[in-house]
Amino acid sequence: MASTHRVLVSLLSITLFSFILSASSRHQHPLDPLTPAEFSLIQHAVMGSYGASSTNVTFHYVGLDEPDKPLVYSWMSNRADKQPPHRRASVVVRFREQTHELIVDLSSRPPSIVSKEVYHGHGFPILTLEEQMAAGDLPRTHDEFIRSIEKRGLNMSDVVCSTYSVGWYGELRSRRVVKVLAYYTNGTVNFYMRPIEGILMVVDLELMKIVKYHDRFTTSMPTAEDTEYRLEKQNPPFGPHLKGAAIVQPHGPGFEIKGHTISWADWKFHIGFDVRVGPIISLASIYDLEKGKYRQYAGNIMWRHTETGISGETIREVRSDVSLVVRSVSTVGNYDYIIDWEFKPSGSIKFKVGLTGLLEVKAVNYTHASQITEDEYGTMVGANTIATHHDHFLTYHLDLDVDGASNSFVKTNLITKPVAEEGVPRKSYWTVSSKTARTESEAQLHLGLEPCDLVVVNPNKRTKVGNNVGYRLIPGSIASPILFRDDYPQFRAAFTDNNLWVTPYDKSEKWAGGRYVDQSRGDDTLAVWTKRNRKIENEDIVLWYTLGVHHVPYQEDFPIMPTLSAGFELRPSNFFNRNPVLKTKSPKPVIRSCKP
Ligand SMILES: *[C@@H]1O[C@H](CO)[C@@H](O)[C@H](O)[C@H]1NC(C)=O
Ligand SMILES: *[C@@H]1O[C@H](CO)[C@@H](O)[C@H](O)[C@H]1NC(C)=O
Ligand SMILES: *[C@@H]1O[C@H](CO)[C@@H](O)[C@H](O)[C@H]1NC(C)=O
Ligand SMILES: *[C@@H]1O[C@H](CO)[C@@H](O)[C@H](O)[C@H]1NC(C)=O
Ligand SMILES: [Cu+2]
Repeated sequence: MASTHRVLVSLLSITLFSFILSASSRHQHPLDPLTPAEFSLIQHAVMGSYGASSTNVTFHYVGLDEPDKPLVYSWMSNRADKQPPHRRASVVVRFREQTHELIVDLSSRPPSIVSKEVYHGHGFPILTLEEQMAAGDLPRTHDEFIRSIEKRGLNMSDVVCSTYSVGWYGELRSRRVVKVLAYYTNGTVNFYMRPIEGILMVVDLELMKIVKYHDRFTTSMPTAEDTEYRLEKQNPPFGPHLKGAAIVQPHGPGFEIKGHTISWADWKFHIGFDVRVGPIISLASIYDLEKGKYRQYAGNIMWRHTETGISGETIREVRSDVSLVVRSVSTVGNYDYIIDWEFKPSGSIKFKVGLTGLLEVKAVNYTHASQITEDEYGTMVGANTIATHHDHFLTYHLDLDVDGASNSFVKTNLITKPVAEEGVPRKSYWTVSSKTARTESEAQLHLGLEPCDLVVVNPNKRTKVGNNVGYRLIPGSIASPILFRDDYPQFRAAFTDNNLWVTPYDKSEKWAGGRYVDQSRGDDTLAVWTKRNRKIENEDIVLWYTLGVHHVPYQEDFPIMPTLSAGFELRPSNFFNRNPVLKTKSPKPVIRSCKP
C-alpha cells in the first residue's frame, strides 16, 4: 500500500446455512480444506500433465473446488450410506507466461485432470512468496541501486526490499511486474518506518529482472530510535500496569471439535480454509430447543431486567452471556487483520475485524508539522515521518440459507408519518414500510442516515404467529469510497460502490474483486456481475457486505498501531418463536481463591 489512495482489498467468506445437522460420520466432510497429502497429489498430477517442461510451472493458487450446494445438502441428509461428492481442487498455475486454470479430481488414484484451460482475460493470479522474495533480492546486486545506496551513505547489509502490486492505470498492455521499495533497518526491526525515498524500481516477474530504475530524490531518513516495538528494546518507565484476568473452564471446554466441525451451545458449524479468503465458516446452524485456537469468555449480559413496577416486589433477572469466538489473524505485509466470528447462544453472530500492525509511511525532510505548506497526503506521526491516508475495505460473502435455500431480501424503512386525527396533540409518529427486492439493482444499498432494517427472510416459512422467518444484518461502521467513480483504483474496487449487494447464488462468483486481482481492469467485479440485474426474490441468495475504514493516521498509530475495530452483526429476526435463551441458566460462578 505504497500510494496515498490505494484500496486494500480483502475478502472473507461466511456461509450460513440454517440446517440441523445429524451426527458426523467417518467420511471426510466435503467442505474440509485440502490436506497436505492432497496438496502433494495435486502437485504431482499437475506437473505430470506438463511432462518434461514441468519445471517451468509455478503454482499460484490451489484450493478446494467446493461441490455444488445441493450435493453437500444431499450428502448431509443421508451421510451414513453415501459417499461424499467428488473431491476436486481448483488450481491456477503460470506456464510460459500464461495463466492456466485446472480442475483436479481427487476421488480417483492417481488424481485426474478434469479440465485445463488458458485464461485470456485481464489480470494476473496471486503472487507467489518465492517470486516476491526473488524480486526483492534483485536490487542488492543491481549496479544503479548499489550506487544509490552509497550516495545516501547507507550500508547495503541493512537494506530490506519488499514488493508491491502496481495496479492498473489504463495501459493497453500489461506485463506481470511489481514495484519494489527499499527500507532500512540498522538498529530497528520496524523497517516500514524507515523507507529509502526517491528510488523507483519495477521488476518484470517473467524475466525476473529490474526493468525500470529511477533515483529521483533523497530525503532524511527517520531515525531508528522510537520505531522499535520489541519489548526487550524498550527502556523504563513501563506502564500502565495491568493485572491479569483468568479464564477458567472448570467444567471443561464448552465446545467440541470433530474433524473440522465445531459444536458449541446450540450452534454447529464447519470451518474450512482457503489461501485467499482465510477461514470459511459454513453450514452454521442453530438448534431450536422448542423443536427439537478457540476462546470463550464470560462477563457480558445475555439479557437482564429489573422490575419495580409491581408494588412490594423487586424482580431482578440477569443471564450472563458466554460466546464462542473463532479467531484468525492474517498478516498482510505491514498490516495485521484480526478476524473474529463471535457466536452467541441467542443465535447472533458478531463479525469483528481488528486492524493493527505497522502503517505505510513516507520519509520527508520535515521534522515539525508547522513546516508543511502543501498537501503531504498524510499525518506527521514522527520526525521525518508522514503516515499516508488510506482505506481498508473488507467484503464478507454471506451465503445465508435461512431455513432453506429460497430466501428474499427485505428492506424495511422506518418512515415518519403525520398524525391526522383531530384532537390528538402528537404531530408525528413512525412506522415501517417493507419492500422485498425483486432484482439485484433493488438490493444495492448505500447505507447512511436513513433508518432501515435489512432482513433476509424465507418467504415460504412462517413462525407460529405468522411472521416470515428471518435473519437481519445490523451494519456497524459504514464507509463508502471517497474517490471519483472513474478513478482507476475505484474502477477496480467498484465492489465497494455499495455497502450491500445481493446476488443469486452462483458458484463462480466467489471474489468480489474478481478472480485475477493483480492488475485487473475492473471487468470481473461484483459491480459488473450485478449489471445483469438477475432475479433475487425467493431464490438462493448471497449478501455481500462491505465494511470499511477510512484511515487518517494519528500519532498513537506510531510506531505500531493499537487495534482499531469495525464490525457488524447477523441476528435472528422472527427466526425463533420467542427469546431462544429464555430458559438458559447463567453458568455457575467460578469461585477461586486468588492470591494478590
Ligand atoms: C523453462 O523455461 C526456460 C526459459 O523460458 C527454457 O529455456 C527452458 O527450456 C524451459 N525448461 C523446460 C524443461 O521446458
Ligand atoms: C547505523 O546506526 C548507528 C547507530 O544509530 C549509526 O551510528 C550509524 O551511522 C548507522 N550506520 C549507517 C551506515 O546508517
Ligand atoms: C555494514 O554492516 C555490516 C554488517 O552489520 C558491517 O559488518 C559493516 O562494517 C558495515 N559497513 C559500514 C561501512 O558501516
Ligand atoms: C531533503 O534535504 C536534503 C539535504 O538538505 C536535500 O538534498 C534533499 O533534496 C531534500 N529532499 C527534498 C525532497 O526536498
Ligand atoms: Cu490503516
